Amino acid sequence: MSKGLVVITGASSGFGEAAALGFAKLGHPLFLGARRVERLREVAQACERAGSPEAGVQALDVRSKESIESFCAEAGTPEILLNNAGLALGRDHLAAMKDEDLVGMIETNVIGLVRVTRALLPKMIAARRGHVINLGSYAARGVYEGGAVYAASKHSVRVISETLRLELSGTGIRVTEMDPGMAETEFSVVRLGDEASAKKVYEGWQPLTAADVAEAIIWVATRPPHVNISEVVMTATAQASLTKVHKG
Ligand code: NDP
Ligand code: 8X3
Repeated sequence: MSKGLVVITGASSGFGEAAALGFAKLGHPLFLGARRVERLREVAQACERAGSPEAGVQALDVRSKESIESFCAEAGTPEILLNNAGLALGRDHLAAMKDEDLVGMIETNVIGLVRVTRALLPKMIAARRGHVINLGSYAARGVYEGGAVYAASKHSVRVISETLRLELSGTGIRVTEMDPGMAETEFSVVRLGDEASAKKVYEGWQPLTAADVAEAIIWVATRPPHVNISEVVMTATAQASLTKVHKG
């Protein structure tokens, strides 16, 4: 049986890139979006070498309504929609938080995810099959100092995922929320602004990798159609809570 289309937002690095490669190895066609189109093209070429019959790319900025509309119009009907594009900006306490960080996280992690889902769901509902996989975070399940808005955005993703599961009941569409703990991707470079500060986050212990998370994404997507894995919480063995990581 031919494999269905996998649409991935934020496929230019990290979990999105690793999941694209994982789905490619299973023979899925792909449609990949992110702002860095050159990086996306390299990922798409690697995916086609790995077994994807077709890996399409289109520039996507989930902070732009027009960009989402154009991306989703080109995307076809996803069998799997991986809402992965997201970021944290800064570690400032709320009292000192920059407005651009506040707006950037909410627009990317919440409004962008809702708009992409809203644009693609009608086609999935008409097809009466599909799987929405949302990247939440371990931060959807707690709080930490310097993480108020990031955690709030990921708590929102969790609420959105739970609501979608209710609203899509009877359509055959599955909804999964992935909640990984700390993983070494470009996440901390984006959050902290430079490689050296990002490196320090993962010094002295073994965090999750993008491949670890992608493997879990592929596992939830490959359960039989009558099985929905609602939530996956996974952390590095060394991470016991949002604020406790064992080093050494
Ligand atoms: P990366 O920084 O490696 O990847 C983030 C991806 O999101 C990139 O492809 C980036 O592409 C894309 N992206 C960011 N902003 C936009 C935008 N405005 N429009 C389109 N794409 C965008 O980080 P991760 O792979 O770690 O993060 C993926 C998801 O997982 C995020 O939602 C993150 O919050 C979540 N997460 C991360 C954890 C971690 O510790 N790493 C743990 C738990 C959850 P580009 O810059 O090219 O647009
Ligand atoms: C990223 C995990 O702990 O840095 O979603 O918030 S954490």
